[in-house]
Amino acid sequence: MNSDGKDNFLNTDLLWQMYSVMHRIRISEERIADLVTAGEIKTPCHFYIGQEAVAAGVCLALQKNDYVWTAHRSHGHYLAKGGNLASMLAEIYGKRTGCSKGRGGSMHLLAAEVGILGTVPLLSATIPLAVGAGLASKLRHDGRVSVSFFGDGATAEGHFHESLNLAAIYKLPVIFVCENNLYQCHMHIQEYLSEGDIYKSGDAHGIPGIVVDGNDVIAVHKAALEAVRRARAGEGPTLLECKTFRWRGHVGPSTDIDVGIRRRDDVCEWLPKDPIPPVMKRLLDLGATEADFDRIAEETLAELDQAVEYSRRSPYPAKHELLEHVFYSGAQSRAEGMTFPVAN
Ligand SMILES: Cc1ncc(C[n+]2csc(CCOP(=O)(O)OP(=O)(O)O)c2C)c(N)n1
Ligand SMILES: [Mg+2]
Repeated sequence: MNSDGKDNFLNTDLLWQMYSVMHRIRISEERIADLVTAGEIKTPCHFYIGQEAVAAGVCLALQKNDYVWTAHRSHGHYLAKGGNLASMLAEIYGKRTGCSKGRGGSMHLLAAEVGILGTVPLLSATIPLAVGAGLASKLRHDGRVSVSFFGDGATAEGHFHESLNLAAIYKLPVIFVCENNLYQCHMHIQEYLSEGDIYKSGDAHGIPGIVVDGNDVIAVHKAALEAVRRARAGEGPTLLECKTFRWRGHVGPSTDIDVGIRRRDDVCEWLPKDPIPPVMKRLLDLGATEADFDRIAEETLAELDQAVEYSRRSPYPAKHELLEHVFYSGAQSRAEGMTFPVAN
């Protein structure tokens, strides 16, 4: 921080990057939601709308070759880390040109070129994978940081606590980022966690636990920069709890307004806390004009339109290719007699 109380990492270029990443995630997610509603996209999608500040704030603190591990709600992380939009769209359409060759759909994204080695919807499954990648980086001295994004629900799983312990013992370059959006599926956090302050789990393992407003992209970024600094300096892992909220339901485009013990009240409370307008206001105060925002919107929409058209035109995997690029060769016998949406 400067002597005048300002954060010295913050500059206009960074604010524009934060805005652009969050805006790109938001309009991509809204388009995908519309395509699900229209019945054109059939793979189950878990929308990230409302949580954009976490992915943007953290990923903008990383290098291209740092690793990001994430789960079922992963579109935002994939885009913030620099994954290709058209490849993600095509994957969600189940097409051969998708980032996982149409095998994975929304919940199994892959972008090794930007450090995303696979997203996995099994709750908490990628937390130990981030620790494993961190151990590999430490042994190789490659300077990479591994970030694990997971939800509040994942912290009720044993993997979470075991991973914190292991990363702490070996002082691994891992950042555990919990996106506490108050819900796991339709259950409020008060219904299933005995300790709602997730950052305190760090204490049990001797890891700094930090809690931030997950809708404040600058606060998230500042905390992530410090966690990255610690990781690269060999000081070990950090647990970062980002308090945020998903606007849509657990899966699919609806708001799930009538599920859970207090979902409706939470939606009303959190919608006005949209993470994007405060960044727009800062930029306007620094001299940005409406035309600047319009230009970004037009460019992003054009990219999105192209990605959708690319996905529509792309072929499904051919039937004879179905068992390629998958691990389990025994799938052959299971696949017999099943029908798939594939080209012949
Ligand atoms: C081991 C396991 N148990 C249960 C599920 C079903 N499941 C999928 S997502 C989810 C809740 C996830 O909640 P949270 O971690 O808070 O993430 P969010 O959906 O809120 O982003 C559950 C229980 C699963 N995928 N894996
Ligand atoms: Mg959650």
